[in-house]
Order: sequence, then C-alpha cells, then structure tokens
Amino acid sequence: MQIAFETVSVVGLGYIGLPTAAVMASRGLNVIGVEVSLRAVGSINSGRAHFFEPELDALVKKAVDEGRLRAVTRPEPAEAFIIAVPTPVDRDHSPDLSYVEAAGTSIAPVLRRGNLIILESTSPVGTTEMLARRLAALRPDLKFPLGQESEPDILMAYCPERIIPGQMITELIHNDRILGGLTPRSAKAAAALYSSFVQGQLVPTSGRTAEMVKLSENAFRDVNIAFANELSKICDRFGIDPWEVIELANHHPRVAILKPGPGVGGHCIAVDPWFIIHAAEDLSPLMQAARQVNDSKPPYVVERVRAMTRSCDRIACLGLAYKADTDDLRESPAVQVATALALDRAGELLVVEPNQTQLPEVLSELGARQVELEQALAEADVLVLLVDHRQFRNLDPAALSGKRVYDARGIWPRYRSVRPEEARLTLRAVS
Ligand code: SAJ
Repeated sequence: MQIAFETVSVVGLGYIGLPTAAVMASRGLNVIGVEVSLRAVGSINSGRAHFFEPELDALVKKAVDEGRLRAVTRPEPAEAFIIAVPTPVDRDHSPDLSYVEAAGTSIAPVLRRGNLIILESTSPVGTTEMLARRLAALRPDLKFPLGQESEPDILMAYCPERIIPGQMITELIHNDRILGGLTPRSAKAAAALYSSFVQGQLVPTSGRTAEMVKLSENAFRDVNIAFANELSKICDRFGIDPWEVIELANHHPRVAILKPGPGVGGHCIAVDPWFIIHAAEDLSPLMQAARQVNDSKPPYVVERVRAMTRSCDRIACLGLAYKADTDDLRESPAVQVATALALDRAGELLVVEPNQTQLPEVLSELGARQVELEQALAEADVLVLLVDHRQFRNLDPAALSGKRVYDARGIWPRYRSVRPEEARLTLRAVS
C-alpha cells in the first residue's frame, strides 16, 4: 500500500481545491492541479489565485515559483487524486453529480494500481460508492472497493472539506478531518496523506457515514440560522431588537443562538440540506422548514425596505457578497434584495460592494450604479445594509445621521429594530 505520497493530483482548483493544493505544495508534495477553466489555469500558473482568499495568493505564488504546483487541463498519473468539484442542485433541488462523474471519467485512464482516490465535494450519501462503480466500469483491469472480500487495487475514501471562506488556510491545517474509507486500508491511506498538512485530529469511519456527517454539519447550521431568522421577524413585530434579544439569551450557559441576516447564501449552507431532503423527504420536515424560513428572508427584507421608502427616495444597498469580507456572490441574498429593489426603481439604485470591481450583469442591466461608500452616503436617502463588511462595521455612526437606515445584519444598534410607532400599530392589531 502506498503510504508515503510524493505526487498528488487535485481535480478541480476552485474554492476548495486550490487552497488544498497550495497547502499540500507548501508541505513539500508535488501537486498537479486539474482544472477545466483556462482562465483559472492561466492565473494559477502565473502565481495568482483566481479568487480572493486571505493568504492564498502568497501560497500559490511560492508553490508555483518552487515548481511544486502546476495547473493542467488534462489529468496526469499521480499517487493520489483528490476530487474537489462542485456538486450543485438542479432547479427542482435534486443533486447534480455530473461534475463528480466527469472528474471520475477524466482520471480513469491515468489510474494505476495502488492509487488512492479521495472525494472531498459535498455529496449525497452513496456518491463515493457510485464513483467506485463508475470507475470499475471504465477500468475493468483494476479492482475497485466494491464490497468484495479481497483487497482492491485502488483505495477510495470520502473526506469532506470543512473550511470556511475567509479562514480557509488556517482551517485546512487546524480542523479535524473525517476520513470515510470504502475499506479500512483506504481510510489509513487517506490519514497518511492528510497527516502531511493537517494538525487537527484525523478520524476514520465509513464512506457513507462521512458523507452524512458533512451533510449534517451544514444542515445543522441552516436550521440554527433559520431559528435566528424566524426570531428576527417575530421581534420586528414586537418592536424589539432581535440582536439584543439574542445577545442576552446567549448569556445562558446552554444557549447559543446564531445571528439573523438577510438570508442564507453561499454555495454550501443554502444547498447541502437539499441532499438530505431529496433522499428523505418524508423524514426531514425540520430541515425543509429551515430552508423555507431562510429563503423567505430576502423577500421579507425587500418588503420592509419598501415599507420605509417613498417613490422619490434614492436607495443605496451596502454589500452584495453572501457574507462579510468576501468577494463571493454565489447564492447571495444581498444580490437578491438589490435586484428586487433595482427592479422597483430602474436606473436609480446605488450599490456599494468594496470587494468587487463591477456589478453582476443582472444589476447593471437594471441600471443599478456601483458607487463608493462616500458617494452613497452623500447621495442616498435610504441605506440598506446587507453585508457586514469591515468597511461598514468601521463606519462612524455620525455618517448615518439624517438617513433612513435598514440594517439587515444588526451592526448599527440604533437602526436594529422597526420604528416604535409601526410596532405599536402591529401590537394593537394583534391584541
Ligand atoms: N449566516 C447568518 N447568520 C449566522 C451565520 C451565517 O445569516 O449566524 C449566513 C451568512 O451570512 C451566509 C450563510 O449564512 O450567507 C452561510 O455562511 P456561513 O459562514 O455559515 O457558512 P459558509 O457557507 O461560508 O461555510 C459553511 C461552513 N459550514 C459550517 O460552518 C457547518 C464551512 O465550515 C463549510 O466548509 C462550508 O459551509 C462548506 O463548504 O460546506
């Protein structure tokens, strides 16, 4: 069995694959990155990451300069393959595994006896076994781990990534990892590979368990954010500041409520619970409700902004990213809110997004204008805070005076609850 790895291939050099490749290269491994995007390949080979993540550019540059990382478009032989490709859901929320299948098809011709294949992409339960069956059909000359008694030629494991954007490099090194081997030797080989750069605990289990662990982590977070989001709407009705309620409730030693916001975005928390729901719809009412609550938040924010604005008001949206201090717009609730407001007032909306140089097409087509924060503060009547970027957190509260403000992230205490007269009216209607 191969237990000391020298050459590792990472298939998919996106948000997970590139940091993983760069960190492995920094530990002395020779890393071949396989990526279909020519733009990404060009950028990486010139020593630059094709997206923003703290510390990543420096790591990529060093790895490329030292000849330990190179990006290619077609797989080459290696001792281990880490697959880190997207696993989106379709419009009907069913899992789209076409990228995993394509990755398998692309590495099949270069596989050799003794290779280790690791799937890191968030995947429905059973995906790693499906990949093994697919590879077995493509390479009948090799024995894959398909539940037979004898030792396979190829080792396979599911080892979910767990890194959070903004702290990816630190978390890659320090987080514990779950190693779901399709055979016990596969888990051992995976441990040998990850121990070259992971300082956290390496915990072996089965492939299916590891797949479910990953889905459980993100579904847990989705459900907990949904609780905070539901609470925020209830507090709005009572004219109470939900962030203060949560802060005070969290003084209880066994309570840790998350933060309400304009909705749940990114390519993980808003997507992964569907992998469970799709496979066990009759058993997942809580997860389904959480998805519905979180998805209801962007339209709720739009309604509240509409309620506080007049048709002649100029609105500025502050932030478009799916969360603070990132440039990532994937599934961003802020983009959803800004688009609805831009539709309301074609050609009028101002948008501040310090981490992007241009607006997404959908917004520019609606005539929204990207401006600097200072200009938004000078020109807008209404400020809609959608992302708690550093630039907004650090703003002097005096800069907001005279503005009407909707703070969807709770960073400006003065503007965190609805106007008292509105709450009084609601309460009267309720009593
Ligand atoms: N959010 C809130 N309130 C909160 C926390 C988050 O509204 O209290 C929102 C964020 O603004 C964002 C969304 O939820 O729109 C998701 O952000 P996040 O920081 O919770 O998570 P991600 O999507 O950046 O990363 C998650 C992480 N999973 C968990 O924390 C369980 C990360 O560790 C995973 O590696 C990543 O998903 C992934 O790739 O699966």
